[in-house]
Amino acid sequence: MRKKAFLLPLLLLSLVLWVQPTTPISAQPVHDVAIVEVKTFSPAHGQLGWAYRGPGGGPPLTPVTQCYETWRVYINVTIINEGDFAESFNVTAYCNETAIGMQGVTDLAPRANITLTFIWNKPKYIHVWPYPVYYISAEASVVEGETDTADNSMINGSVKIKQMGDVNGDGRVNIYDLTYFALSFKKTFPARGYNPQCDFTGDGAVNIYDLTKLALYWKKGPLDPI
Ligand SMILES: [Ca+2]
Ligand SMILES: [Ca+2]
Repeated sequence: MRKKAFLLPLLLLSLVLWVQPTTPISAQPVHDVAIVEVKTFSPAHGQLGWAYRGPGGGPPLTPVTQCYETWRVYINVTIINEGDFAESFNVTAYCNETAIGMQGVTDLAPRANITLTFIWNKPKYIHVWPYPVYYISAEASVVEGETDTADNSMINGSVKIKQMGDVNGDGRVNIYDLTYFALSFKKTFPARGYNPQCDFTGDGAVNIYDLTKLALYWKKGPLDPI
């Protein structure tokens, strides 16, 4: 009787051991860097300040999708090391096919990420309609032994450079733009109602200097002589 009582747990243990999955073959370590974000932003009207307020301290960094030639536009590129080795590589930011700049990253640890900031020296505003659109992208150089290279580049989207005064971007400076302007007049970042699209000079305030620009382009479209 005592012998049988001992046998049952032994049988159960054998069964558990038998159904245990075999240990998977461990994955080979890889070299793999990836660009996870490319974002345009403009510190000229406060977005950088928002970002630096810290977690929960304000709205996220607002991407710039349309701007005036006066604005300073920066590009943040975030790269993550998805591989198993520390990696050193170069990151290049582009406006269409033209390189904006290149920065080197040294010994980025596995699973770590880094954000690089590039200054976009924007092309001069050109008088065409529709407004010129520029595509911003970034590329990380392929590291030795890397096979997953599809994620080494990323396109951010596009940035339109508008004529000053055209708040709503419809190609004409008129009463609609003036209405937006009036609502934002005398507002300074980060006051409620400050509309960066009314800040033609890109200095963080909608004031008389911006009104002067609006007056200069009043009733004009991008193809009209100024
Ligand atoms: Ca307009
Ligand atoms: Ca201004």
